[in-house]
Amino acid sequence: MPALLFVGLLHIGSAYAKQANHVTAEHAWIRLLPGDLPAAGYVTLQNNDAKAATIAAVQTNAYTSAMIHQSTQDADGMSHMAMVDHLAIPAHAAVSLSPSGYHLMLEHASHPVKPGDSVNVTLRFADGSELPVSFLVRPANAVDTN
Ligand SMILES: [Cu+2]
Repeated sequence: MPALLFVGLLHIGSAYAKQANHVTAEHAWIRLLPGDLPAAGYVTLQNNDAKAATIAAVQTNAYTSAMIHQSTQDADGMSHMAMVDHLAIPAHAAVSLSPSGYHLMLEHASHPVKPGDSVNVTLRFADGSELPVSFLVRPANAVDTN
């Protein structure tokens, strides 16, 4: 059924994606670093659905690159960051993006960003739904209050 397939593809590319109703975001903030160093985004995501919600992409107009990273520590205390393609929030559970674990890595601000600003970031889920989240920009020495 080629016609149906075509409609399906159009839907995936639609700018009018449905809102992700089952996921809520709290304590969304960005730690700003000096110069063109990447900024880190932190947020607590709660999934109120009976099935897992998987973040498949992150998008913002404020930075030219937005990714999900995971920080891990070696046995010798060295910390590393790796890019994560998909981040699943289990059913009826919360996942925190926090300084010791997952975070959004935001690189190359497309306009000057300063503490006190809000940066809008859209989380896109694997089912095509989207969650727009407003992140409060805080200075480099901000304390994690999640
Ligand atoms: Cu990172």
